[in-house]
Amino acid sequence: MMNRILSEVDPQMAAILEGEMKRQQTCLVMIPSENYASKAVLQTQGCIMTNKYAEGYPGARYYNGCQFNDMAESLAIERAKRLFGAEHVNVQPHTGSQANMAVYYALLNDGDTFLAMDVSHGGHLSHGRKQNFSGRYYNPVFYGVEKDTERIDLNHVLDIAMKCKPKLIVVGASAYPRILDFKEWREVADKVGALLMADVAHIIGLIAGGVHPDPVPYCDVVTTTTHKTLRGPRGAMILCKKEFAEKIDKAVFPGVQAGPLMHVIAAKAVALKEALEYGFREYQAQIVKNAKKLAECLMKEGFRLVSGGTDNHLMLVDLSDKGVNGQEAADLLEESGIIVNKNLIPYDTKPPTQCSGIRPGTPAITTREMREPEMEQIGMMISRVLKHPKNAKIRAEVRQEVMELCRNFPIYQDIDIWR
Ligand code: DSN
Repeated sequence: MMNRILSEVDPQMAAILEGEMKRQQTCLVMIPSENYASKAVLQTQGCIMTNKYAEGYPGARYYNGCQFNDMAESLAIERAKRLFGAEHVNVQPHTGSQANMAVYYALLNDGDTFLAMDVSHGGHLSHGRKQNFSGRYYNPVFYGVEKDTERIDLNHVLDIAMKCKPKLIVVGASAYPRILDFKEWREVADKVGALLMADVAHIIGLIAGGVHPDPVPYCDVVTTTTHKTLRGPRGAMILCKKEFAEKIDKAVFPGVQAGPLMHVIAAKAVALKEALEYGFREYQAQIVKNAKKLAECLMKEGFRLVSGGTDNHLMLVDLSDKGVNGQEAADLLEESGIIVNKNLIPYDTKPPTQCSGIRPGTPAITTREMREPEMEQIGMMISRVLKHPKNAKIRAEVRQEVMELCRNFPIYQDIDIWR
């Protein structure tokens, strides 16, 4: 029983995975928080460390037999410190939300005020949304983008901070296409005596690649996921100043998590090694160049982009004048093999189930080595589909074009780890 392969044990699940593989190979993955992890990362994430309990930290575990787990976790920590120049790193958070939860648990008391970006302007659920733990146990106050510029105005953030006197300021977003200057955020935090946390889940790869300002020197704590632009396994990490190290570690374990996912931590170490290698910086720079080219093409085609463009890996396309809402647009594009997500735009008048926008991004298609000419082609395909929402023939034609593009930029050709 122990040696049978998946297709023998569970042909039904093997077929599902085959289907998902085909989908990832034959579609344009343009959700900006998604990517293709490498074969080495996938191998490690599927490894035997899934069998091991290792509560605690390297050298101080609650279980015996952890020598190789200690080595794997220490390697991940050491590589993350080297890549980001961080004083302390915790690689155990299972997800970005749990990383954020651990930071609040470490730095705030119940009912404390923190200041963060409104989710309807591009923030994240775990930044104080009322349905989330962060909105229930603490007192979140929100900033957003200005109506005219659709950018964050730090003077406005300072005004709000002066009034609400937050214990913690959270800077970071899931749908903000512009640069965040963490040095300026530090100045705001210092003026009101607040701690500063950056949630850079989306832009961590860009930071590692030197194409986005670095939060590490300026923030007390930095949280991130590992599977987006960093291109690692699904998970998260916390980087912090030495003075918060003990509090953060205790908040992750035993505060909000118990057994760490050692197979995922091992895969984080592998992804961090890849990020330290030659080529990663170029990859990140190309993500940004591709996003700029795609944005330029969509604007030339008459689409309004929130804030007039992008500085990073994603853009928000406002469809208010196009006769389709975000959900309809995402569905039409999916029929053509272009996968995006609907997204609220700032000051949206539609509910989150519909949204007025979509949020295309370039990390995954850049992993496939697509470049500026392909971005122009993709921009034109998006435009054709969305300008003719009633025309199924156009969607079918674009589907064929997408298939051909995917054939020319293949991915996961030699991966058959479950067969
Ligand atoms: N769900 C992620 C995103 O798509 O941005 C954030 O957690």
